[in-house]
Amino acid sequence: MFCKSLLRCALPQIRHSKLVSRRHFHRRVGLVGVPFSKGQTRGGVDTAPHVLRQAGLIGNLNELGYEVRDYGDLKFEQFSDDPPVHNVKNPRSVGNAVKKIADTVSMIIENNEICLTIGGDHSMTVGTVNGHAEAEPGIVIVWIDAHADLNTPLSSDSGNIHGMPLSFVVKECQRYMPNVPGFDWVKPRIWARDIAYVGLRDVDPGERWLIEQLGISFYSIHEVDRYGISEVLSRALEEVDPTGKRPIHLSYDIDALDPGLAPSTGTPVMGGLTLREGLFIAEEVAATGRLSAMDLVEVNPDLGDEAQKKRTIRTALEIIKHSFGERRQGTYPPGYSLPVPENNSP
Ligand SMILES: [Mn+2]
Repeated sequence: MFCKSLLRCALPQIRHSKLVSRRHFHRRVGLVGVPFSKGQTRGGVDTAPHVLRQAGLIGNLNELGYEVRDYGDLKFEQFSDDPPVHNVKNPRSVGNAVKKIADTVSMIIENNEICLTIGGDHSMTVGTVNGHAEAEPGIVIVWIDAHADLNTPLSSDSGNIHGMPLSFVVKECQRYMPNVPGFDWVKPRIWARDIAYVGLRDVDPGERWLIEQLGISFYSIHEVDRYGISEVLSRALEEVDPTGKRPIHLSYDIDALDPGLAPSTGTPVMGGLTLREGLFIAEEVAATGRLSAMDLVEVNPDLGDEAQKKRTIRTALEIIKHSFGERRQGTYPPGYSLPVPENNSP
C-alpha cells in the first residue's frame, strides 16, 4: 500500500511533460562546451569545458546510466574591431557567439537529448535560454547565482555582458533595452514570471528595481537563511510552474556557492550557499523529472592556487552529477539488480 501511494505521488510529475520524460526515459544527454570568456574581463573561464571533461564529467554521467553525445567545444569568430557600445564590452563577439550557442542548443533539444552546456561565462545563456525556448516552448528558468544577471546595457556599471544575459531574453525588459550590435537576432521568449532566482547576494539597484517591477520569483541567500533551502526550493518551483508540468532550464553559476567551495571564479561573493544547499537544489530539480537543459558556468581554472582550482572543479562536478540524478540517499542505474550466485537454491 505504502509503495503504491508513493508511486502515485511520483508519477504524475514525470508523465506530464512528454518530451522531457522521453529524454529521461532514454537517459540521453547532449553535451556542448562553450570555451568563451568575452562576457567578462578575466581570461581562463574559457578553459573550463576542457578541464571539466578531463576531470571525468562524461564518465560521471555514464555511471548514472546516461548515454552522452559530446558535441565538442564550439568555435567562435574573432572580431578585431569590436568597440564598446553603451558601455557594453565586446558586443559583436558575444552576440555572434550566443547565436551559435542558441542554434546548437536547439539542435540538441530537437535530438531528444537533455542539453548540458558547460561554460564559459554566464553571457552564454542568452544563447542557451533562447535556443532551448525556441525548440521547446513553455520552459521555466531556475537561476542559481550570487548575482541577478539582469542588468541592462544602460544600467550596467561594468559593461560585462555576463551580468546582463536575462535582460536580453526576458520579454518585459525590452522597453529598457537599446540596440546592441550583434544581438539583432535575439527574439525574447521568456516572461518574467517564468524565472525563479535562488542564492542571490549581490544585486545592483537597477536589477532590484526590475525584480520588483516585474515580480520575479526571488529567493536571495537571506530567504535561504530565513526559510531553509527545502522551503525555498518548493516555493520557487511552485511559483514558476504551479502545474508541475513544464520543462526546466537550470542555469547554475558556480559563484552561487560559497567561495570556500568554489574559489576559482571571476566574481566571488562571500556568504554563499553551502555544499549541502547547492546539492539539495540540484537533487530537487532532478527529482522533478523535468530537467531539460542545464548550464554550468563561471568556473575559472586560472584563478587561485592548485588546491582552490581542484576544489572548484570537484564542486562543479558534484553539482552536475546531482542535477542529473545522483542522490546522497544512494542510487543505481536503470535496469540494475544484485548479482545472484550460480547454483543458487532458494
Ligand atoms: Mn551569473
